[in-house]
Amino acid sequence: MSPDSLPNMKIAASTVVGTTLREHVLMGMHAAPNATGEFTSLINHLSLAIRVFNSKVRAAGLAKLLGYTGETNVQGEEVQKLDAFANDVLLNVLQRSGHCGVIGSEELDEAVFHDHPGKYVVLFDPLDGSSNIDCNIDIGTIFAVLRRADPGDAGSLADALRPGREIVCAGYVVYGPATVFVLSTGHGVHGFTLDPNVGEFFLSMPDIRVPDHGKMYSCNEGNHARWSPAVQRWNAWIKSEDKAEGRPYTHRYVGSLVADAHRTLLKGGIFAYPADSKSMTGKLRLLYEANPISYLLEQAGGAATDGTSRILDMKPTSLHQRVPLVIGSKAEVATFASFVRGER
Ligand code: AHM
Ligand code: MG
Repeated sequence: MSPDSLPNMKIAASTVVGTTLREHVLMGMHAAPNATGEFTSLINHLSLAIRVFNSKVRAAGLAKLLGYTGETNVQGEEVQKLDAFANDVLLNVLQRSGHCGVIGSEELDEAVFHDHPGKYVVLFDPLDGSSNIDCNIDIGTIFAVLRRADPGDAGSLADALRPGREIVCAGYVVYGPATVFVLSTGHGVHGFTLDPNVGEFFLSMPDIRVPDHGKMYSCNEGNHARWSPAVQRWNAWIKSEDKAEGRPYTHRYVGSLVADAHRTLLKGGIFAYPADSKSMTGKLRLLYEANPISYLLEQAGGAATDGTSRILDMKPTSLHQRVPLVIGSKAEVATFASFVRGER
């Protein structure tokens, strides 16, 4: 080895082990004067559940977990085996943590309440994009954490039915070519990639920012005939050619919210799942899909609305409420709203 390479070796040695998710959350705790360690412990429990579930996803074909259980969930959809497993793992690990007074899941008809004084409410979609499992396309987990108003009280649904602006932490995991955990505790958005050999998430995308403009639009165009005239006009506009204005945009749609939101977070542009004549109030769920994703988009400098109003200001009325969702770069979301207002 030539002596010239020694300085580089020194640099490499100092960065040979990256920052782990645990360290990242601990650093945040040390910066908070009254931190008790409970939040750090809650995130560590979430991370454990994600890693357990990830190993099952990676072995799903081998473990014969693909396919349907034959049951239907509260949304009237068939529950797949992996959905049920993801739900069980998260529920089990979060209950054991002792930090959750209230837990809500897409896979549970009702919220679960605990007698112990758990400080937090955790709302999650254990397995998002479940229709993509059989095709080996990206799927994910989405969650939001709220602090209970009075942890001394018995937990109630009111603890969960709070506007997204009260979220203290939200995140999602994409089980894609790599397993990526994107998290915000209110101080920007940070992405961690799982090293499967070590079993740890390492910081790989610090301080993610949504670009001010993007070139991609994402929506299920199969719903075109059911959209309002305003949404149809927006869709025609975004596909029409105008070189000076940078159109047409490029179309991307995975059909797993986590994957479509992740791409929108990193590349900008717009993702829209508007209301239509079949899904009159939208398809995506406010508490454990739209709210956490909107929180992350806003934390990264993007925007999230239902087409007219800010998602994070909505007052929820039920656990499984659905909303229209439009997220992305501020400019593209504002343009969508101008179509909805009838200005274009
Ligand atoms: P789910 O798989 O948790 O039920 O989530 C619903 C999914 C989202 O991931 C995705 O954005 C949307 O439904 C896709 O809907 P569609 O198939 O109508 O395009
Ligand atoms: Mg979902």
